[in-house]
Order: sequence, then structure tokens, then C-alpha cells
Amino acid sequence: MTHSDRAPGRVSAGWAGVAAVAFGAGLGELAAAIFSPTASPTASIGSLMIDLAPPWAKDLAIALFGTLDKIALLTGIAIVLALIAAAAGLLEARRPPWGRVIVLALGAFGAVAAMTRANATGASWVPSVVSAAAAAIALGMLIRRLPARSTASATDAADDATTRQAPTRTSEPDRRSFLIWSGGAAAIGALAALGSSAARAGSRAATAVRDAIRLPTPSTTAAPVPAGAELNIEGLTPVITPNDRFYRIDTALIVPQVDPAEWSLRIHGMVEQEVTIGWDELLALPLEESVTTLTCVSNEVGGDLIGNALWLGYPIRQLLERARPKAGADMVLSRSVDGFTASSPIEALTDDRNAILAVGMNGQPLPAEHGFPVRMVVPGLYGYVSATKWVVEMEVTTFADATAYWTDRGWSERGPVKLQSRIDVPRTGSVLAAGDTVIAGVAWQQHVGVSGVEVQIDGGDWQDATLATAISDDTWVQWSLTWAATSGEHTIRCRATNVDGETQTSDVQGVVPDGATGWDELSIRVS
Ligand SMILES: Nc1nc2c(c(=O)[nH]1)N[C@H]1C(S)=C(S)[C@@H](COP(=O)(O)O)O[C@H]1N2
Ligand SMILES: [Mo]
Repeated sequence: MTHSDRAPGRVSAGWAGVAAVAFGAGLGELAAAIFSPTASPTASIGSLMIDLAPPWAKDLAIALFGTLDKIALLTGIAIVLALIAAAAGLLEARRPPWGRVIVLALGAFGAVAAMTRANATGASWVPSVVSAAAAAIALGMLIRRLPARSTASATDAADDATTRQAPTRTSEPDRRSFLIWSGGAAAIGALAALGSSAARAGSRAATAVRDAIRLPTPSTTAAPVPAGAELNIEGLTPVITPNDRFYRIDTALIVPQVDPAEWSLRIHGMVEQEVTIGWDELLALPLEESVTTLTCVSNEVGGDLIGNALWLGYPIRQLLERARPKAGADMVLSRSVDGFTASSPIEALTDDRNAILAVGMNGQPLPAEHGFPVRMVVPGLYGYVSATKWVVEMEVTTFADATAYWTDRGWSERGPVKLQSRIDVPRTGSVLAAGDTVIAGVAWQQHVGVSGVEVQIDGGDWQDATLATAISDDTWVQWSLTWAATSGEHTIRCRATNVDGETQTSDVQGVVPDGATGWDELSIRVS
């Protein structure tokens, strides 16, 4: 077997494939950014994969990458795309036009993915077709410019039966010209991709509109956050989470851009009276402020998929009243502009809790990633069954008749938040000095309320922590305990008790199907 005469040919052909696909993909992204922002070929394929992925895969992605799961997915797609592109290059060099056929098939896949998105437009296939056409043309061109194989030594060539053709001498100009053309194609692709993110940021019409919005003054303001709610301990999560530090979990690879002027919410299904409400109408209603902690069902014990904000919104209860749900309806299926759905028990939306259609978050219009212009916020339920962002529809129905995005994927139909507590200070693995040390964290069970937190050191007695003043039963609460640390290795645990007197269970359960249980625990070293 000889390599010297074939390997360079293979590498060049594979590289030609990668360069051609980079060229096409970059131009496709640019076309999408300019003409059809939701039709990005890579994001469409990614979104389709998110929807088709088995439930354990989403679980794993969040467990491994947390809120960086989307970047991880896009990186994965880029790697797979590069491998397919290299294969297409090799194939095109040997059996034209099969490499180009692969590239066109990829484009067709992108087009189908883009057209099947919930927010697809009639032109959503265009960027994928642009990508594929550009990549196929570039591939054909680059393969024709492949430099002749490098010269093999006579002996190498002689002992390789499959390459008995007379070894050709690579001409240096050929090689250089190939590198210039292929490098140029890849560079144009990369520049176009960069340009697409710039164009996307610049053309975010909704962002510009958002910046110009002045939210109305609330008709009912939230009681001020009690002075004792914030313990002001270094390293402890603040009691109100700033918008830019609020966890983000959703299936949207590209944040939906919804123009409030075109936004409306339709309430239909098992109702006496269908109701549709637009943005101006919603803002003209008496809006109420409330502080509510949101939690993701995928939050592991000790995890940070939880945040607390001051929301401004209109009670969903009152909108449903206008629609007059029919007897027998027990669920509201809310739908986002991008097709995501959540199934909320109707009683959670109609009882006296602050289930709202929110337009404001911590004094600002909702950030785009958190559902601009309108989302749902329902105290006491995990986000996947209640907190629909970019919400445009509410269908009054029954659990027997309809299912939602995550319940179709093995998650529980009901998602009340479980009693949990977390240690924030000290950090796992810290090395501390002996003496008085503050242990602190947060505890929550929204809409039930927390009445106490206990801390256990090295399996000893449970000690009562000091509880901060809770903002309400709908929010988490900070806690702290001062501990006289002695030198050595220590294990710290915490557990909460709710206002019904139930103590947080030590039973360890994973996040599927309805939220994790168990005690948060950390190990530290005191010197
Ligand atoms: N449109 C839409 N809304 C959604 C989701 C989604 O994937 N799409 N995810 C839900 C989940 S699982 C959670 S935990 C919350 C998270 O809200 P946040 O990103 O504002 O923290 O949004 C909910 N609303
Ligand atoms: Mo979630």
C-alpha cells in the first residue's frame, strides 16, 4: 500500500468539500439574515433536531451544557456538516456528480426543516436552496481545480496496483491556484456568516420597537421587597434576579422576533365567547405587578435553572372570564409563535394566584429571550407546563383531549414545583479558614411557601438556619447559618420545610418526569 501518492489527493478533495459547503452555508445564512430571519438553514435543521430528539437527549444536553445547550447543538451540527462536506468532496473527486448530489440533498433537508417550522413563511426554503446551489457550484469548480496528485516515488507507485497510472507531477502553480480558490471560498463563507450575525443584530426590528416601548404604570404595584428579604451575603444569589442573569430555557434556536403591533392572543376552544386581544388593548388594561420565582423542571438538585423577577402583567383569570370556559374544561393549552405548547391546569389560571400574561420583567419590557412581547407567568408550576414565551394562543380544552410539547416527550402532565433548597455559599471545593463561616443559600416551593431550612454538617444534628423575610409564598427565600468551622474535610447538606410542615425528601429522583428531589450537598476543606 502506498500513501504518498493518494493521501494528498484525498485531503485536497475533502478540503474542497468543506470549503464549498462553508461557502454555501455562509451565503445561505446571509440570505436568511437579510430576507427571512427564521429560515436560517443551520438553525432550522437544529430546531428540527431539537423537536425530533428523544427526551433523554434534551435531558443530557441540559445536564452537560445547561443554558449553553444551544451553542453545543450548533457546534455539533457544524462538525457533522463538515464531515458530510468532506465526504461529498471525496465522492465528487471520484464519482461526479455524486458529491454535488449530496450537497443538494443537504440543502433539500434544510429547506424541508425550514418549511416545517411553526413560524415558517412561504419563502423559508429560499436560504437553504441558495446554500445548496452555491455549495454545489463551488464544489464542482473546486474539484475541477484539484491539483494533480503529488509525485510518488517510483517504488511507491510500482507496488500499488490500484494506482498504476503514470504518476503525474504536481505543478506548483496548480497547487497554489487550488489553495487560493478553496481558501477564498471558505473565507467568503466565513465572512458571509459573520455578516449574517451582524445583519441579524442590526435588523432586529422587534428589538428597536422594544427599546422604544414605555410600559404603563401599574394599576396595582407590588408591595416593596421587604427589607429583610436580601441578606446581602457575598456569593449568595440576589433575591431579585437581574434580567441579564436570568436563566433561559427554550427550544428556540433563533429567538422569535415578534412585532407587538402584529401581536395578538386568541383564546378559543371550549369557550362561550372567543376572545382576541392585541398589544394596545392589553397595555390599556389595568396591569398588576407581582414577584414570582420561575423554575425549570430540568433543574437538578443544586442547579441554577431558577430565577426571581418583578413581573408586570394582566391576570389570565380575567381574560378567561371574558371567554367563559365551558363546563368540563380542565386545561389551557398555550401556544407560542414558534409552535411550543404548554398544558396548564385551568384551576391554576383561574384561582386567586397571580397567573399573568406578562409584558414587563424587572421594570423593562420582556427581553426578547424571555418572551417579548408577551409571555405567561404562573406561580407554583414548572415553566414547561405554564410559562409560555412569545405566547399567541390559548386553547381551552381538557387533559384527555390534548397534550403539549414536553408531555408528548415523556414529561409529566402535571408540573407543580417541588420543595427544594440549595447551598450557594461556600462554593463546592472551596478551601476555608477555621472559625466562623457563613453557610447560605435559597429555598423554594412556589405558591406553597417555605417555613424553614435546616443545615447538617458531616451527618450530625440538623441545625435551624435563619430564614430571610420571604417576599411571598410565590418566591424563593434566602437562608443562612453561621458555623464554627474546624479544620478538616466537611460535608454540608440542607433541607427545607414548607408551610404545610412537610420536610424536603431525601429520596433522590432525577429531573424526568416531573422534577428532581434529594438534598443539596457540598464538600469543603477547612485549613
Ligand atoms: N415559547 C416557549 N416558551 C417556553 C419554553 C419554550 O421552549 N418555548 N420553555 C419553557 C420552559 S421549559 C421554561 S423552564 C421557561 C423558562 O423561561 P425563561 O427562559 O424566561 O427563564 O420557559 C417556558 N416557556
Ligand atoms: Mo423548563
